Amino acid sequence: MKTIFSPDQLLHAPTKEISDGKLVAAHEVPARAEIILEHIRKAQFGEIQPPKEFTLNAILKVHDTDYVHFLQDFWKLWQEAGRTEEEVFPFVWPVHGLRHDIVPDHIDGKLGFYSFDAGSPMGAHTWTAARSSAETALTGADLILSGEGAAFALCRPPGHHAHRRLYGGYCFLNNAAIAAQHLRDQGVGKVTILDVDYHHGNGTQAIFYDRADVQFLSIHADPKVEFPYYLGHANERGLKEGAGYNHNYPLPHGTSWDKWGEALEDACRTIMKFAPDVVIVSLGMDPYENDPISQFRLKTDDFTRIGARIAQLGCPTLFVMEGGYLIGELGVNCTKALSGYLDAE
Ligand code: OKS
Ligand code: ZN
Repeated sequence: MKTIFSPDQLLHAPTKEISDGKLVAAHEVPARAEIILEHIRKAQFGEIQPPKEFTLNAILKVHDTDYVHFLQDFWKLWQEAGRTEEEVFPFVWPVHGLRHDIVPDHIDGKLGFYSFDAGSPMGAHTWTAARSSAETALTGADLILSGEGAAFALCRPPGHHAHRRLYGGYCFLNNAAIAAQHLRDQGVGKVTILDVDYHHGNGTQAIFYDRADVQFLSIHADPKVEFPYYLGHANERGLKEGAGYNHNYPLPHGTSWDKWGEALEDACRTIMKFAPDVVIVSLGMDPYENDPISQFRLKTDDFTRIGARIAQLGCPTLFVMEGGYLIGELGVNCTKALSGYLDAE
């Protein structure tokens, strides 16, 4: 299994974030990708290659043009506003009853218009890193198209919280969604996105909510008590043609393998009924018992089980990295998931 990664993805390097109502040390840091890369190298799964370059077209199939331009231009706008801070946070949002139909000119208005939380700092190189992360996913999709049975897109920054026109949850471009759409555009009939990150993949769900060609399933902490709070309930089943193609498995804090594995089993049976041509796994390591921002109790060996169960689906599989914040165990758990897949193939 090949791994795709670019050092450009390290250029987004926040030092602090607003989380749980206060300013804390950033969790989504370059060291996450570096430790995973180190373990992938040691595990010798196969070649580690940089992403290819892509035009913006593949990104614009998933994200709105004005949003992509905002991400591209935001550092210039920030400086033009006379700001000197290196990490930028929104602080005002067009929620319930405020207007969404006029995009403000001012950078502070734009920041709130295009985000859904204050926890995702942007900096001078965020766009470069996010674009590179998306190209990593796209290159992984191309490997699948060229006949590889599996590939690992070591995406960072992550993507699954990003909507068509919103960033949040450390995510700017929805890497998994961009890869799925690219596969569809290259002639793949049906794509499943299975999201095993601790947090609900609200962006991915929203992007494909009214579509039957991309099935979405997510196993995550119940949004009643966990970020992203406002999406991810079990009764969100899809709309219009997409009705019946969205499946959420919200689980309580403290969930360990017994219940998590049951949800995975149900999800895998649902995937088999859909019979996808390609499976994309939004792979988060944050269900781990010692993750600093999460409250599930998966153990290192449970990640092996996850990989092995996914292998049983018998589909070409693109793994796309999402969350996971316990730097010390991140590399081990990630390679366990991938070796679980490879050994069971
Ligand atoms: C933490 C609030 C911020 C959570 C961001 C979630 C990022 C993530 N109390 N998504 O998958 O890992
Ligand atoms: Zn997560």
